[in-house]
Amino acid sequence: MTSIGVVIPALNEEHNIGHVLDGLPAMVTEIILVDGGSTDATIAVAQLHRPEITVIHQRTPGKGAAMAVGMVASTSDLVILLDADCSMNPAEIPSMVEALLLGADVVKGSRGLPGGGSTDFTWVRKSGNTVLTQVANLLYRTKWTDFAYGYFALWADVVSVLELEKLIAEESHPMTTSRGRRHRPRKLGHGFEIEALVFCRSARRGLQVVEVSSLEDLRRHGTSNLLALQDGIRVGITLLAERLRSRASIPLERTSRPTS
Ligand SMILES: Nc1nc2c(ncn2[C@@H]2O[C@H](COP(=O)(O)OP(=O)(O)O)[C@@H](O)[C@H]2O)c(=O)[nH]1
Ligand SMILES: [Mg+2]
Repeated sequence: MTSIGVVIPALNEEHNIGHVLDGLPAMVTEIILVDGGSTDATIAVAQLHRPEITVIHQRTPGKGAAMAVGMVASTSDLVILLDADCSMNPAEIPSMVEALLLGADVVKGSRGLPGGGSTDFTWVRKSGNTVLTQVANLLYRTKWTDFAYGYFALWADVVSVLELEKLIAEESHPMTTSRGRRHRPRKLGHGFEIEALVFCRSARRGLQVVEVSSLEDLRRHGTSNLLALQDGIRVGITLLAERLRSRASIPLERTSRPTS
């Protein structure tokens, strides 16, 4: 039987995290919360709702660093990345798992496919994402319909192929330097551009990346940590940097994957 892990990056989500955890489908066998130094009751609320949850305190700032730490720490066969703000619907997890079991290496949620969409798109976010998606498709010869969206899933064996351990091992700036919304992590991949890095590297390594439709909602409480322009530029730089990076490579061994 396939073990299914969920990695949730969270920064001050005490009013949201409980709803997210309550909505997880029964097929999920491991829950990892990577806390970015929350000063509210995020961890306590999470533990109340799911006493078995694994809590990791990230040492290196940024949402991307948190996601990488969680992916590397997971002991499951496959991992799903889910935000803690109620904007991503956990009920979509089974369709992602199904696509992985059918042979995909990476499954990305798409707000651009029929049945998908977003109520969280501002004009700036939507147009920025359209441009980034087009550039990604040109540079990587893909046909993606959505690019800058962090709801995705992958097999555990893909984590090492993408060299995510390296991404977090190289750096450990103390968290104290990251306080305040406007501070961005120094290293590319440690911020909101993590999904760009994952998708671009997967395409470069010839992995099978499949999209499934996803409906993004508004965050339920609180405000976004994203700075559309600044973070969008980081995504753009990641697109270029990963295209220029050598194809390097750890081979992907798909043979040990479970089939159900
Ligand atoms: N661990 C951790 N989580 C973060 C950090 N920044 C944002 N998050 C979480 O990442 C998810 C997405 O962040 P959000 O601010 O909603 O950005 P948006 O969805 O792009 O508007 C939420 O669950 C946040 O709590 C961080 O530096 N560390
Ligand atoms: Mg959000």
